[in-house]
Amino acid sequence: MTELILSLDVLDKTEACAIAKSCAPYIDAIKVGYPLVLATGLSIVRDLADLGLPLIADFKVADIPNTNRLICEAVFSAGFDAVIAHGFVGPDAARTCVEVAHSHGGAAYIVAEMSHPGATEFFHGGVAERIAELAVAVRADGIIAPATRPERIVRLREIIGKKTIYSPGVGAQGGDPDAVARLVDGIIVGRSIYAAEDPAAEAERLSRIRR
Ligand code: FNU
Repeated sequence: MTELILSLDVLDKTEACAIAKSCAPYIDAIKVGYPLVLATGLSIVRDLADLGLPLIADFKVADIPNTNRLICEAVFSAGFDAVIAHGFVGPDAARTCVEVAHSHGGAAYIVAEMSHPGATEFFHGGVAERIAELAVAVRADGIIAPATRPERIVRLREIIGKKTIYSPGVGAQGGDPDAVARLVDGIIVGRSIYAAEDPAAEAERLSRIRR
């Protein structure tokens, strides 16, 4: 069954915890990125951990190997279960994220192609395919691929085989959950859920679509 991952990009700790708690019965993981962590601090990880769901750090780590190592050590020491890293930095830097993740019993996902319109400028023309190959080579647990371009997911799936694909871009960015859910292992959904009048109801609705 395709997972439903809540992207919790709200800025208030109380609101974040309330939304996460109300959606928890319908989701499989929570993705936390810079907006929430910069607004509330890393302690948000402890607050969310009580829900018992995997926590994914969407920090799109993209630095030299040593700095990637320092970042990923901090991520997993804080209690995250997975990290999202960029692949365009090359195999040594991306491999460092994977190695740190695995040394903590966690997972690392490599961004193969982003979901926004401007992403085509640099990711198309063979780059996303090469990053997907890199993700396989460095033994990443999977890739991030765009729900806004299902045909690209199909192409990247050919390269990574059975590895996990998590896909953002559903709803607010225009991606159709029905079209994407059958192609990927998990859809990542932010605004469609957390900005809805009733986030739990929207999460419940999406949790039925993805079956
Ligand atoms: P929503 N995200 C994305 N596209 O949207 N990590 C990518 O290519 C990517 C991401 C994140 O649009 C984005 O930062 F690699 O409100 C946001 O946190 O549903 C979430 O996925 C999408 O949020």
